[in-house]
Amino acid sequence: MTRFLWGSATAAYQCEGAWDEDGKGKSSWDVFCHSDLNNVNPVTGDVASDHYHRYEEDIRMMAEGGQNAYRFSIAWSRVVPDGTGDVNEAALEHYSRVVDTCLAHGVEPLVTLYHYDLPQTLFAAGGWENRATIDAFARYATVCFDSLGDRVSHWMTINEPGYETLCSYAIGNYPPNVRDLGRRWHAMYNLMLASASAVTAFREGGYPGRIGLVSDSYPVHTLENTPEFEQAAHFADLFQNRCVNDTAILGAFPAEFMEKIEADGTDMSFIHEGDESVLRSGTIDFLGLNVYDRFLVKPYTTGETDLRANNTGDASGENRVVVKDWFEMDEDPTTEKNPWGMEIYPAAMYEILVELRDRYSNIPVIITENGVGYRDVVENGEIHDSYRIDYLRGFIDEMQRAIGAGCDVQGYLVWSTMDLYSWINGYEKRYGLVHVDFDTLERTPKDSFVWYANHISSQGAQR
Ligand code: BGP
Repeated sequence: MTRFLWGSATAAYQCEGAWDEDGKGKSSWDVFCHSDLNNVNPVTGDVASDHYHRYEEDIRMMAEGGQNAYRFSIAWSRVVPDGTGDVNEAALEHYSRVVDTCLAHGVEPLVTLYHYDLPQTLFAAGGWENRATIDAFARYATVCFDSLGDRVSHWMTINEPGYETLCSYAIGNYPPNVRDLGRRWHAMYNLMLASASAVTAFREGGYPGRIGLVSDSYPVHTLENTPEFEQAAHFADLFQNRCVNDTAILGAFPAEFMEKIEADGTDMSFIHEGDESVLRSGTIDFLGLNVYDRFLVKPYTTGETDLRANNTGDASGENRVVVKDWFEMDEDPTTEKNPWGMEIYPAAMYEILVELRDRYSNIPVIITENGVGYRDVVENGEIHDSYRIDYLRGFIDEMQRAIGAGCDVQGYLVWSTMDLYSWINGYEKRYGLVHVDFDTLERTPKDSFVWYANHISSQGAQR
């Protein structure tokens, strides 16, 4: 029996720092964070957790905590600094060392090829709205497969085509800071083609191992059971989950989804002849699943599409989703939430896993992210994050319930390995099992790190 993967996850821009070292090119996030558009929490990932220099310490700590798997992303702008041109050998050597360090510690490396940080040259040329980015991605993916494919057996093409494009083109808080759903669908369409193209390159290259995509997925709930609420839930499922999951797993966008975005007036000219077969032949081997909460909706009533995210973690921030003619986000005032308004709802894990089992012939799943952000406090050099332990315990129990119900879950990774840059939320919102002092960069395991180590060791070879 292959061992169950117990570990944690990070992403390059959020933790590496070293933003302009060793031949790295600029990414869309480097430029955005240095610009006036970065005005909610005006900080950068220039240093972040300094993982680029401290990866050995971080991986060693993971192993000491009993973790046998580490998901990290490669910064495309390190490997191909301008997105399409010369390959930077220093970057490949760096990631090769990271992989070797994992293996030396008995930690399985799981590599994400793209986690939000696009080389700036490609971004400036239209980013994911430009089809040239698709080919550039497939070529960059092949460079990574060639360099690390002998030692990496789990690859993930793209992190969250859904959430990234929601932020970049609907909420407008990620670069390019657009609020236009039509443009969101265009970018997401090309991201899905890029993922499928990389999957095909992986298969054609005959590399060992498996390849997947990482999807943020949510069980959709309503507070009422009328036909109108059920219809809203159906639309929300298409909007949040199925536009990505059907496409990656079944090889086609759901017809109803495409009809609905066309009915919205979306310019569908981004669809080209031959795309269908690219998607069909690029289906994934496993689904990376990021689980944070459920999605509570109600019927759309009135007004224009309007999406907002609470990035301040206080009363000045607002979470709001109104999608004209689709649905609106609802709120249950009775449930517990973190300061950024994220509901603590552990059963989301069981429910989404069972839904995926039933919809997609029990595709293998790895939980590639699960965790919760809080403003942790250091007391006498210790971090007593009992709220995080409660959250993780609840979600892990629900995952194990789903495994008991026959779901093919093969791994579980906490977000995040150590504290890191929480995108537009800055550094106050901490997710790590390990605390990072962002002044000294000193690492301190939190209570949750110890709890997780004990939980893993209590599982033995079992799940
Ligand atoms: C996921 C991303 C991660 C991470 C996490 C927490 O959507 O893949 O990169 O950031 O969410 O989100 P946030 O940091 O915005 O609170």
